[in-house]
Amino acid sequence: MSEYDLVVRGGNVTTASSQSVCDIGVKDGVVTAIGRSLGPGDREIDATGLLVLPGGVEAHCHIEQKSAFGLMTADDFESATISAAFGGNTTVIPFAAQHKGDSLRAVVEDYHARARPKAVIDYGYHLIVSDPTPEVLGQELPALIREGFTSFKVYMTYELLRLDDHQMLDVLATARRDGALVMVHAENYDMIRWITERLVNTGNTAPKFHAISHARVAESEATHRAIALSTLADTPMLIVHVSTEEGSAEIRRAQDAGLKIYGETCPQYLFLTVDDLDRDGMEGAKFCCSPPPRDADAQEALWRGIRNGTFQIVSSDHAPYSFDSNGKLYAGPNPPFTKIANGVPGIELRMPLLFSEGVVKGRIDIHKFVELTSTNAARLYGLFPRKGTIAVGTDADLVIWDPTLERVVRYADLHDRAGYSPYEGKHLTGWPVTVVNRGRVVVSDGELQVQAGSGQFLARDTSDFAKPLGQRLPEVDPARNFGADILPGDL
Ligand code: DUC
Ligand code: ZN
Ligand code: ZN
Repeated sequence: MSEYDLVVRGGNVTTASSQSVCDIGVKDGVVTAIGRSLGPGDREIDATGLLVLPGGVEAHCHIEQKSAFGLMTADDFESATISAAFGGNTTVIPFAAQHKGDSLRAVVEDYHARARPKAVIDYGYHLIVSDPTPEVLGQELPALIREGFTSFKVYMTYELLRLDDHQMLDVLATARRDGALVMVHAENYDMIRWITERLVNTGNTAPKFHAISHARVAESEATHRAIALSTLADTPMLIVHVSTEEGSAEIRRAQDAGLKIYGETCPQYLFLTVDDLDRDGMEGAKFCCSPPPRDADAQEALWRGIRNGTFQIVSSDHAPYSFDSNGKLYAGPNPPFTKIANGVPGIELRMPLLFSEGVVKGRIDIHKFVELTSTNAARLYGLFPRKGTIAVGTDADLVIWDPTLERVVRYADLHDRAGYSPYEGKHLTGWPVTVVNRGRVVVSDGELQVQAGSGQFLARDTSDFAKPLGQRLPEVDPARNFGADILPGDL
């Protein structure tokens, strides 16, 4: 028997902070050696001339999730995790979504039952908290956080999901006390509603008006307010799917003040624009997501935010709805923008898009790419160092990447079930060729190599990113009046 189950030989092994041409030895799913001329493995992969990167950690995606209206995403855990794997990911963290009246515990059991027989790579869940009753905040949520659901998302908009500021503070206090990271969908509900009413009343209902209804200031105002709530509660926060320069500036200001505020953006804000929503007929519906894609200036601002560290992660926000009556067009073939399912597919292209447009075009270096697609998600969400890097002792989650392979995006080559790609026809350079999760070769030679259900559930730790500052910063809270002893988490 060989010393290793698997040896990946001669690749350019690159993490967020290091790079060297060497071999990786894997035993029992774990990296056990990194060096030159390692002994033989039962299986060998020649990675000469290729990059070997930590497997992607896709930390914002909606899989087999029912919307508040009862609409199901096109992907289940099998198709979504297969698609993720073909895109270079070895871990996904989708959402287990509570709707009003649901027990959080029952929601998690439900998602477990869906994922367990189907996932082909490792997975955890963030919770979505839409009904923060005393029972949920006092008992269910703390117990689930202890069991490894150490992050959850809340919404400031959407009629059936949104929390008011008072509820947000209750939720933040719970997160602070029990050690969870709060993810916030920051858009001002009433601004969107007010503009929407006027658009609809004047007959302006084409898909492009979706973008107009989600004004940029609706994002920046809600981001500012969310940060203020986080400051009062002394609870770290991640603002998800940021689409605007103004939203980015709010996050930057908070970070400059020393607050633990983190930012995420997504490919749709870097590579799509509002013009895509104005395509012929209902085509624009394929690009309707919230917040919506903006313009070229916003894209440049987001790239700046990526480079200067405002954004820690780039996630897909994969929310696949088929372009038919089961998905985008659930309200008929020509719905007003208010009745188009929100979301775009993109789990398989997140890494190739960011590599091609980011690394190949010189906007970011390869270490930043690894940080944005893997390391920082693992760190934020309590999986590091098991996931998110390559070192002796880490899970053998590797993506072998051909940095020169050129391909044109064709939906027919992808593995999700949305039925279309917003990036159809785009020329991309740099694609994953082999994907390894806990030492198992999941994808090679363009084929899936594992069975449904072979992915593992990941109970996650509380990360340092989610720990409160535990002090009041004079520049952000001049009153400094409460003192740490009566911070909400201690009440
Ligand atoms: N917006 C969300 O908040 N979630 C999923 C998709 C979308 O467009
Ligand atoms: Zn959202
Ligand atoms: Zn989302």
